[in-house]
Amino acid sequence: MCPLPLAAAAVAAPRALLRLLNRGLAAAMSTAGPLKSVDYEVFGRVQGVCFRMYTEDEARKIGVVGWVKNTSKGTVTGQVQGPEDKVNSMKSWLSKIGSPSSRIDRTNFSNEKTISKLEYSNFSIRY
Ligand SMILES: *[C@@H]1O[C@H](CO)[C@@H](O)[C@H](O)[C@H]1NC(C)=O
Ligand SMILES: *[C@@H]1O[C@H](CO)[C@@H](O)[C@H](O)[C@H]1NC(C)=O
Ligand SMILES: CC(=O)N[C@H]1CO[C@H](CO)[C@@H](O)[C@@H]1O
Repeated sequence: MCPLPLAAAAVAAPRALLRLLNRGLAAAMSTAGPLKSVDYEVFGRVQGVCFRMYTEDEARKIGVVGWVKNTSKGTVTGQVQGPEDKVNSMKSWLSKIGSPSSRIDRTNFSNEKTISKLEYSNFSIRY
């Protein structure tokens, strides 16, 4: 079981409200200058340590959209999109911080590019 991160508990609001908040976030970001998209993969002890849940929580705090999932080879992978500075903050978190009981050995980023609009309305865990 993953202990719910603080902010996740705070947004444990009704689904409709959450959807509204996410739409507002996406709308706000779409007018905030150049947008970036990057794919990531995290290597280390990143499964069975609530990594995806903390990633989702952090992405929502920072204000980026995209997704996260674990892979059959024991890594965590996904995509981050948003204003460049926020994407950079998320890249740093994915490289250096992670969930409290994780151990990040290496994070690789690929397919980094400028995009004209966000392709997601929120940041979500994919199963
Ligand atoms: C988040 O986005 C995914 C697709 O990107 C969508 O399926 C899901 O309904 C969204 N969730 C909310 C709460 O808006
Ligand atoms: C990360 O690197 C591995 C090879 O070490 C590669 O297979 C994978 O596609 C990369 N993932 C991303 C998201 O760049
Ligand atoms: C710890 C955990 O949830 N591992 C799962 C991550 O995803 C792979 C592939 O979908 C599953 O096989 C693991 O059980």
